[in-house]
Amino acid sequence: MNPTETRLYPPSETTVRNAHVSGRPAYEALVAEAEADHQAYWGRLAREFVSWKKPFTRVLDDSEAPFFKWFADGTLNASYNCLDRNIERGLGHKTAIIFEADDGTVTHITYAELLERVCRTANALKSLGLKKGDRVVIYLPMSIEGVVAMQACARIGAIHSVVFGGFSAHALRDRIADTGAVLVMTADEQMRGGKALPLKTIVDEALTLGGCDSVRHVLVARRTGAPVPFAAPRDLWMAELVDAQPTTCEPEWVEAEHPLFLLYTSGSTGKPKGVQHATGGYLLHAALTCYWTFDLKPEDVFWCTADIGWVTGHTYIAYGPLALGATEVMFEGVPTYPDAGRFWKMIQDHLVTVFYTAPTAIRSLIKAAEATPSVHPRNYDLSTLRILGSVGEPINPAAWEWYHEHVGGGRCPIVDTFWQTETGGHMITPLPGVTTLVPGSCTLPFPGIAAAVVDETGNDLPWGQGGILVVKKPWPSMIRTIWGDPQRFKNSYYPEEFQGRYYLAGDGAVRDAQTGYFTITGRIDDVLNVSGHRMGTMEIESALVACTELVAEAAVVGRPDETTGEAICAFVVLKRPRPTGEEAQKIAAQLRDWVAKEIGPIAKPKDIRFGDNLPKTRSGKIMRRLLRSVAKGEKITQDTSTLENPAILEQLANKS
Ligand code: 6R9
Repeated sequence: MNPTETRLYPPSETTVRNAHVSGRPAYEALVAEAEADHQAYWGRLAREFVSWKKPFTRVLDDSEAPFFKWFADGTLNASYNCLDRNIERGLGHKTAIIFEADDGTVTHITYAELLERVCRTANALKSLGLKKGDRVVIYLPMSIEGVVAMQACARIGAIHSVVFGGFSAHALRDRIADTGAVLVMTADEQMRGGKALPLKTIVDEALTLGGCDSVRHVLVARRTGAPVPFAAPRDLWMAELVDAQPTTCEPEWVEAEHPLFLLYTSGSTGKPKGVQHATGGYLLHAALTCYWTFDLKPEDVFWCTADIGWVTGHTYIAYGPLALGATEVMFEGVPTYPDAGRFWKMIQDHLVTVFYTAPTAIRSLIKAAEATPSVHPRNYDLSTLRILGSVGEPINPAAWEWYHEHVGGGRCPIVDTFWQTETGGHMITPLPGVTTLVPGSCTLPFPGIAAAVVDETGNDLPWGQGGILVVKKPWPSMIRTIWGDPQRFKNSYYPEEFQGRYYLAGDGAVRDAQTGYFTITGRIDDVLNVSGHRMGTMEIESALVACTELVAEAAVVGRPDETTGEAICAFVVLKRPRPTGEEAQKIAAQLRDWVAKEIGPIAKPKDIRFGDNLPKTRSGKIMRRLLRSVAKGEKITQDTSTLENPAILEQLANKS
């Protein structure tokens, strides 16, 4: 990425005229309103975008900072806001979700039908004794059921924790155990790229690994109909239980701070963190960002390609678009099946107007289109598109340009949205009717978000100078705590170095000297971003050393990768002599499978290199900066004087 990128893309006059936030002065006015009175600003928006059962009287309670509370004496229900409210506004017959299955089968569900399914499911959960505050782990495929399950939890005040269907039994067990879930919702299998992959058997395995005694029931949806082990009375078929339920269910009115969900994400230590979000503030930002960043209008067809197992699928599938009464597309499969034209065909078939995806997907589809011209987007009618979005990792200018030209026909603004699991929704992003775009820059803060670039001690840096990205004021959709570990929340996000004043994002950033536009320069902690998925290096290291039979020691670093952004590179010391040639390859394959089993296939190291040792300081610390250079194939120019065993670098430079 080039921070001095100069090509500029101003919004067209029509885009400006029709946008919810219309023109730079309108943006500046919102920023000024927030600066003048941060609380009054967020209070106004919370009244406009969220329906409250009991209105709040106080916007922000910072008496226990950094454990901020927003709208705390108000009550609401997220599912009421996403469903009933739209029906009351006359949208009952409007399509809420257009679901396209892996095999191309399309299902439309209206708001009225969705509400009915959510109510039945909510009643089913109640019939199992679930109540407000109970945790439910959702391990379902990308499906209407997935959204229904989330909304049903919200309806009764149960706290959902969705686990991505690509995570292994071990990772699932860890999440079930940490949440203390009483219920797991899953399916027999999931379909991806024409292949059936297990879900229920993985749940069974997770539950036998120990630590899951809290689980009373497993609700199983049918997806493929494959025979799966079934242990009544613990296991129940979703359809049997749900279909027998009444079609209405009074929402549980919860306090604004009541946790809506927990979502696990990687941090710089081994154990994933259960990021806790609150109902009121989260819902506000989900709706507001859909309204301003995606400019969603009643006639739009929105498609976010993320999985509901990630935060993007939470905010921009399960909650935000529904809170605005929008029509959205949901896709079960993968972008390359049956061919790499699938996304473009789906945009054409469903008349998608706003499309939101990840740079990794774009880069892989560029490659595919270059190799196979028939899957190039030019072969499809993409004329309905009006806004494109990008999320999850920096988008390199070349991919941006291609996306803009070949997908957006040169006419659609690209909103490069920077945010995190912890932030709940967009933090730094262009607004389509406001921002002159610069490829590779996420441009300016969302109005009301006090983003800044500071040095190690928390002092502001001038534009042009790279530093640490912080947020200086709390905002409604921010993480509330780490489930069960408030101290870790404080240490990770409000560290002592900044006297606990600022939220630390964990990313580096630089602001352009002229425009003040932000460019994200990447994580400043030990977190990797592989295909837009966050992976902790320590998490992968722990998984590797857990293979006690083989592995003595392991260090994991990232290296740049053309398609996936970053690739995982593992340096391993075995308990046996260092293998070479075919043997090394065999063991590397074995270790990759091991990591897939411990965490999931997304955590498999791309490179595995074996050494007799790892480069260490005399005090025994692994020198990761050297390993990063080795992984990149760089010549070591850094100071190696503190290195105890310099010869090791040579050895590690050889791939297996
Ligand atoms: C939404 C999401 C968060 C990390 C974040 C940063 C990277 C996300 C980005 C971006 C550059 C963007 N990131 N969006 N980097 N430009 N537009 O991805 O959440 O999975 O928690 O990842 O992703 O490094 O800190 P999450």
